[in-house]
Amino acid sequence: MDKQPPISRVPLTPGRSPWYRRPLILVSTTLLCSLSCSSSDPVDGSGNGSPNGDSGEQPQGTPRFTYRLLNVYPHDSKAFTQGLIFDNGVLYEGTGLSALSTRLQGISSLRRVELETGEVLQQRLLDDRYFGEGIALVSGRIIQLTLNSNLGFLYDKDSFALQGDVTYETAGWGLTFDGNRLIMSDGTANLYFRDPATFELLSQVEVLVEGTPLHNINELEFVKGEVFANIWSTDLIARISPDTGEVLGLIDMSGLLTSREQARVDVLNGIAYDAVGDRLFVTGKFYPWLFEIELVPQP
Ligand SMILES: [Ca+2]
Repeated sequence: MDKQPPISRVPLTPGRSPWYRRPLILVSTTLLCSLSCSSSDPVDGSGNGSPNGDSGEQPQGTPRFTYRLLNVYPHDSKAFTQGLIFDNGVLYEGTGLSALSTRLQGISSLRRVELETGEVLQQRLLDDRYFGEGIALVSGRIIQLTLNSNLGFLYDKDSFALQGDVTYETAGWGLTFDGNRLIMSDGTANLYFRDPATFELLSQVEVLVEGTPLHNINELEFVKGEVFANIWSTDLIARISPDTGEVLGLIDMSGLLTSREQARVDVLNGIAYDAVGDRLFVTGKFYPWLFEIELVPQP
């Protein structure tokens, strides 16, 4: 059943928008329009129907989805969510922002979070110089990327003890694990596939929506053979084929928050999948709620 968040909410921070907030509505609208306002046919590019001359046939385009709320849970509205995974009943969250740039301490972190209450049960803070990014769980260890330091950290998933690090050439944004390979994003239209043991780059693929590169690929989650990806600064989640990079579907997540809540958050970011319970969770940066959703195809 649908469950609406309670009405009483506590504002995060009153006053002006923070420096890191981006023009969400403009970018989202532009992207949506670029994907839905084109009249050209994806088959022949002419907008005149299929190549065999059939008339009256509409281009199929990328399948669209919206969502149905199944559950709403509290989420730390001070968490600048950059990575989210669910494993064995435990929600792990990686948060970002750099202490050096914001003059706030302890804002990039790795956390163990109780799903139902949003309570942070365990937390490891990153050094002030690092901006925490995506996380993935591989063989009992959590890998956490950083934004611009070309450095990721390996932690024991239970103790959060630091066990090592990995390096990479690109920016670090999202990370997920498909059971065989790590899949990483860097804010471009690329997905990078890496060896989970060595972090060696194995291959990469460009994400294309109806033939056009889809940039700003952000937080990732491997869900039943597909890569789900937040598209930074939009309310869209792309469903991506990891084999071809093709966008198989676009999920419009707008409407999760009230207008008052929306004014106090950053952007939608964070997807976690409970493979055992077949549950899909989403949240965002400074979001006061974490949502369990199911997808609803749009005609
Ligand atoms: Ca994730």
